[in-house]
Amino acid sequence: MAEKNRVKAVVEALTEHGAEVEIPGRPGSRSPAVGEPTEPAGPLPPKPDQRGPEPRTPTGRRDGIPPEANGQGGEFLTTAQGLRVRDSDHSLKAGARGPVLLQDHHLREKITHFDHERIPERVVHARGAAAHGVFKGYGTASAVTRAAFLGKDVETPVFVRFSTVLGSRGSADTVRDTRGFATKFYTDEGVFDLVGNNIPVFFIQDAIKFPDVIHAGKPHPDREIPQAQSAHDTFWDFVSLHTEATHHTIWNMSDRGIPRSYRTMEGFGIHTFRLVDADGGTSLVKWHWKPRAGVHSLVWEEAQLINGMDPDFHRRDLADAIEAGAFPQWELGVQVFPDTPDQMFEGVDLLDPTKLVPEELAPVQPVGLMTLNANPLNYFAETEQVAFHPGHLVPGIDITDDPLLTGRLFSYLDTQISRLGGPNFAQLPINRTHAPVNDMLRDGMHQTAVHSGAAPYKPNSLDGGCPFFAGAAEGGYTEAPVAIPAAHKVREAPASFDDHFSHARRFWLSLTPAEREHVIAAYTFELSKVWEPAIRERNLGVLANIDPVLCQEVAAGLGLPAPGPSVPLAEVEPSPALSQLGGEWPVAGRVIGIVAGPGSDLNALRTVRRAILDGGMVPLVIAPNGAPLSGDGAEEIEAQRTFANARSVEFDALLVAGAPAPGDDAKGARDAKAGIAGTAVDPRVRLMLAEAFRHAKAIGGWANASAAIEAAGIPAGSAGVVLADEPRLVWEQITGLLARHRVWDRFPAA
Ligand code: HDE
Repeated sequence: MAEKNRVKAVVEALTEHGAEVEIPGRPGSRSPAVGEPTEPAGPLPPKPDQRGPEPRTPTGRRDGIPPEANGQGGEFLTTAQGLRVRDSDHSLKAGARGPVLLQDHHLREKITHFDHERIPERVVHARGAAAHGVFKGYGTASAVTRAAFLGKDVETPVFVRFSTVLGSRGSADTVRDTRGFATKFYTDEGVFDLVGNNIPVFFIQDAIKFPDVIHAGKPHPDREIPQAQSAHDTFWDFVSLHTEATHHTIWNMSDRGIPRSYRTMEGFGIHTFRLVDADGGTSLVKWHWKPRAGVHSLVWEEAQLINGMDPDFHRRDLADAIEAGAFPQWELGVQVFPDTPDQMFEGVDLLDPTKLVPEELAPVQPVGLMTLNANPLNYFAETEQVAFHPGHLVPGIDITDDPLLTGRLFSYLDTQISRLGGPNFAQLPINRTHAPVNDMLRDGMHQTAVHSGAAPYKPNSLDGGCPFFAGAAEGGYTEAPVAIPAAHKVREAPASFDDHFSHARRFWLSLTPAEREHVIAAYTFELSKVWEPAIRERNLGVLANIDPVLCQEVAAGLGLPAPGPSVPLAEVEPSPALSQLGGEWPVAGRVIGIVAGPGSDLNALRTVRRAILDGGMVPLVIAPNGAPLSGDGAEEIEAQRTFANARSVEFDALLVAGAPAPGDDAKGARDAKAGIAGTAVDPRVRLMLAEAFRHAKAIGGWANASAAIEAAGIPAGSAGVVLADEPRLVWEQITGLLARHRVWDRFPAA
């Protein structure tokens, strides 16, 4: 506060003609006295109103923030001018039954502000969810970049926004789509934005095609349907005519198009970037985010059901995990390639964003760890108003000539001007850099800075020559002086961009049989929604160029003949790293449903609940109705769900709390019969179990739970169904199954 007041004093003093004052933090300096050239004084301190967001506690609450900063000071309701309001329920009228008076300022202000509460949603990536966190550098990148935030143990605040691409702001979360993964690093050297996706390649090679691919994917222009999905004619028309989209499309049709959670997605910078080391040496890199929780997906039927059950599934999952202290983490890594004149690596053109370099050829080297530890305080102020830009770079990170990237460098600044209402969006709290700002940008809509000085231009003498240019030693950004080969102006792509199928084929060959089965089902589903027969057939022609089995299976599903390939099938080595299966992953944050009834063994239920919590997971008890479970004389157990509002898709595993063997007395026999695992199983429980089984989730139960599992039509001895008398043993095995995410044996092999 003292600093703020000192800076304020300087600002006031500067407005007085001829005043000379010392600049805070710069002993001996003299402010520019208007009309009188003075000695240069070095860069000014940060503008008082351009500090970054205050530090937060892990739950997202900001401690010690002055209430005025949130627009909420004092205990009384006021107008925007601070006038205390006596009544906000009745307009000012000429008599209780008379006309409303126009002179009611509070009424006009309230309604006018409301009328303007909406801003344009993002043209793409409109639907999103975000979180604050911190990035800690390992120091391993220092050999290839001078970027200070990647230094050893350097901690940098971050804000990450995840999104779907096609849907409107209110669309459902678990649609089949690419996901955005945009990270703002508030580094000491300025903001660095890594604006990536969860799929490592893109539909197009040149930014000029972006309006085309998005117009094709968005709802049809006449009726504005379908919302947030690619299963319609215009999308499949475009991707079958513009076959450079083939690689991205097969990723969308794979499990990557329906992530289990934002927490279980990889992130990719897609384009090749250029890193610059302390001596000016350069290398080419691709950025990767690797989730500590593993890469996991939904299955398609589950995703569709969730869209109805809980359209906010991903948004809720992220916020709940952070609130519960299960902070999501990702390692940032780089694939590093030599900066050769041809910018090729092992036959892959590094400037072609529809191609990837297999990790087996260029391993991802970890350079730091990101932890998301705080939810936004206000969705609009932070998640909606955050403005990313791939051109927000820091010293040590530079761009390449990828023609998709170049177009993006134009688009993101341009789009914020219409979305956020003018050129001053960098002053919004969520977009403010944590580095000092002295930018000479002036005025414009929504200007909130009160700039001092008389000379917002360079060179000047009136402001003492301030601000100054920074050389490399002072952190000035220097573009890598790379050679540009002599060329002619052309509208052309290089010949290396012509291969549209070999990478899609490598992806297909790298998947396990269960994953391939999902790809076949996804293409079959989407193409069966295409109305025009010619578009369906044309897409089979594209699939034939990826793989004959894929083409034949999808053709069979559509009831169409399978065409042969129109280009020779590429000979490629599979890349096992592209498959999501095979590993074991941490299970913290998983949601476990426990079906219980009045006869359930409550003691066993308590033990398992405790074990789930101890494992960092979330137990949700599902009871016949909202009443707590009681009856054994010990503490009651609250039910978080009822048979009426629970559906299997909420849970990663489902347990049935069986009833103990009937005692000799009549009560024991009654309890066992009334228990949820008794023979008269509620149809809603049967549905839950059958769905969980179909979606390859782990299922467990103890005591007489087998009755419920049989009633759901689940064959005895099925893979991933754990029944035992001892609840602890059941839970241990279920934990092992969860670590592999799903019971993969239950899917038919392609
Ligand atoms: Fe974007 N993209 N994009 N994009 N993009 C936007 O910027 C654009 C591309 C990505 O959470 C827009 O602020 C063009 C690739 C993410 O706020 C817009 C091209 C990748 C987000 C825009 C691309 C992305 C956006 C809309 C082709 C992955 C959401 C609102 C040259 C590497 C950021 C906005 C957030 C958002 C343009 C292609 C990722 C219109 C012209 C490739 C994650 O400027």
